[in-house]
Amino acid sequence: MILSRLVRRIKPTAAFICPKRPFLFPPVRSNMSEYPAIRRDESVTESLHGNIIKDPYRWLEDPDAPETVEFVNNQNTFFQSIIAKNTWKETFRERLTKMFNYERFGCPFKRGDSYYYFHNSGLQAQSVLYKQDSLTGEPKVFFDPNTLSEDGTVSLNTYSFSESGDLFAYALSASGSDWVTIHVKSTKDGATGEVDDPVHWAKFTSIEWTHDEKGYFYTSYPKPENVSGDKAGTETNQNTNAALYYHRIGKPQSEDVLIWKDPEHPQYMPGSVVSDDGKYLIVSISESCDPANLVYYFDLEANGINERPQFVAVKDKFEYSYSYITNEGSVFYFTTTDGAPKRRVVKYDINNTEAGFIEVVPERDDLLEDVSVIDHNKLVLIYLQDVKSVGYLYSLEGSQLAKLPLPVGVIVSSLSSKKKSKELFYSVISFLSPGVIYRYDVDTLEQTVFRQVHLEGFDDSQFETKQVFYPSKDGTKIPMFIISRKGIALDGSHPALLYGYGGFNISVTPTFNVTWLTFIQNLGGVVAVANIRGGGEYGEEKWYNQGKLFKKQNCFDDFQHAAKHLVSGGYTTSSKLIINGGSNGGLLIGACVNQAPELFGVGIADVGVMDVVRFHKFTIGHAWVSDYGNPDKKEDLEYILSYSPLHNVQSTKPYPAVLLCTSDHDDRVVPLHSYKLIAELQHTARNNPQPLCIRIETKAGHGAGMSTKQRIDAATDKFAFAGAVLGLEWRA
Ligand code: X99
Repeated sequence: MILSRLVRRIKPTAAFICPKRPFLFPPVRSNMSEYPAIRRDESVTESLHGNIIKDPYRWLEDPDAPETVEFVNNQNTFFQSIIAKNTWKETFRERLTKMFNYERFGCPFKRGDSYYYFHNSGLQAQSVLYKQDSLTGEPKVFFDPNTLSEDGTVSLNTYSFSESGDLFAYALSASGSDWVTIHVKSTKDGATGEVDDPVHWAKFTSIEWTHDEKGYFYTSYPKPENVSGDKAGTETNQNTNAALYYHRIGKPQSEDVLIWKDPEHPQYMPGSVVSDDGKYLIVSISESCDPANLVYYFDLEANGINERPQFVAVKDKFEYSYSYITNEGSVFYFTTTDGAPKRRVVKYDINNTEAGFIEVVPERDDLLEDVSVIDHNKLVLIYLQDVKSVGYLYSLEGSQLAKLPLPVGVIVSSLSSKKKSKELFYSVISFLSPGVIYRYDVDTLEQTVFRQVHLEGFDDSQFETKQVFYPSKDGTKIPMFIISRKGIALDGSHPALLYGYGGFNISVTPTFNVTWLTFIQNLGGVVAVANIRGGGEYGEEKWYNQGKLFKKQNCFDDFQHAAKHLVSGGYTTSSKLIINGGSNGGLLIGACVNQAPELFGVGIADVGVMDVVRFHKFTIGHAWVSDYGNPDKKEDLEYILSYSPLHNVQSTKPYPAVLLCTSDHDDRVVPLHSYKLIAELQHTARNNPQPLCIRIETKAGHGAGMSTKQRIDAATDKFAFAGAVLGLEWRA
């Protein structure tokens, strides 16, 4: 379809040049005549609670319209033309490919009589699940997702072994979509093929086997109309009316038993867990991403599995979060925020409900992040203390048995233990350590190294990590990690990358990131990770609640003050500062480049929520009212309008270079958010001295499940962009 008649060509006039921001590089836009034309439809306006809201790019909300397809192609071509000016792009790709090429291991875990672990030889698209008879036995490939697609874009989303370990149920995602299809195979040596027909249209699900191994519980959403095959995940339809089903192995999905559904509350999201003893089904209902849920149980042993069974309530009000740990007969153990914003462990006797929730492990000064059961009656508790892990071994009665001898300043990235076993493994990482897996003996309380990951050509002694606590606008001390080469001059000469998230009670913990290390090693960079409010770092009250709803601006202030701290500390200068975040962190970048463009040289927003007036209308967006409020309410909408990236694009101050990244199968934060924002930026700031671009990935989603090649390509393009804009030089 030819739309040129409707398309207004955007011609740049004399570029305005900010005196504070001289070109550092042969300006990347020097021979760039114009942005791709984008039709602007001024007729789309609506009045919401008396606020006139323009939406001239509403048409970009239809991903299948030929005009949108053309927009995507044009923008990708334009972006490639910008980064083509980078002279070391291929060198970066080669170096990053080498950095990715190291052997990675997951924690071993026992199911049935066998051990399993995930392994990636380095550049494999997806990690492979290995099986061995004993920890020293010969490992054999058990499940290799790389065989499921040519390009490695089919990924394992979740999995679950039956109680005996004989059956393996696994959920596959295609192209990074949140939609998954659940399959089952036998774990017997030599068994081939699937033992069951796949179950389709599962989403945000766990797989919970009944102990008789006849089937499993899962969460699904109604299949969106007119979507099938490769297209699943490109649609934007709202996900409501989730249901919990029981699938019987060998039966078609059409015969699955409906366990829970609440048509009166289409936004409720059910999750389930089968108790450790197999007797109960515990159902947790959330109404949004708010950490508050309802809890019900159902006695599987006494009643069997029938359509819509009669559940018994443990908690029937949305007040706090409760998460099942284990049960001893009728006594259930939960972690909860009830009476403890940093979480504590409580027990609840279903045969003595009068007693209510009884404290087992009180709240500490640190955030309780993870709990698992071991050796029948012990708990492993992992806490976050100033954004580093500490761990304890407790008895189920609530007495401390030991403190885990973890190295200082690391993060426990995964934990494997079982109630009926004494074996505990945990894997620890840090910004400068790719991972050590420890084994811990709950009898002798000894910790030994089980496996250590090495990365050839990476000498951690050349680097350092500092943690600083800088004051934000209102004086709150915000933790920030700064990673650099050792002993760099603090003379403002370095490019820096500042990363943040700031929302949804999610803590940003240290990770081993080879892309960041390449930036430090080969581009002379400094990486900073700011643990801004809105995250979970210091619990609900002190951190999460201080950066959501009507306090969302605190996130942006914290981040902008992080930038100021890096500049005043001599780590970098504003014109050399790259800011980056994804998802809710993409919103952070969008809001910050609008509010304080002078603080940054480059803004890279991955898969961001950019239209905060309409986020709730697409896929699972309605669940984010926990953080953004409900745009259908006047008061909430008016606060949203103060920061929503799409609604605050300005023309008074020049923008840094901006790159928005999104993907065609992102059904978490649908790509239209980024499409509409880039269109608005390229229109309103069309004469900006620095480029305003978008990169749209194909066959990828919100980030999970991306192949290693997709990750390398995306990182290469982003740094090629930042490098071209900032005039960074490659150092071998
Ligand atoms: C989600 O949207 C995940 C969807 N989801 C829920 C679940 O909302 O899987 C939910 C509630 C209760 C049980 C299970 C689920 N999330 C998860 C948010 C933040 C998250 C997200 O992806 F914590 F990561 N966002 C994208 C928020 C804004 C941008």
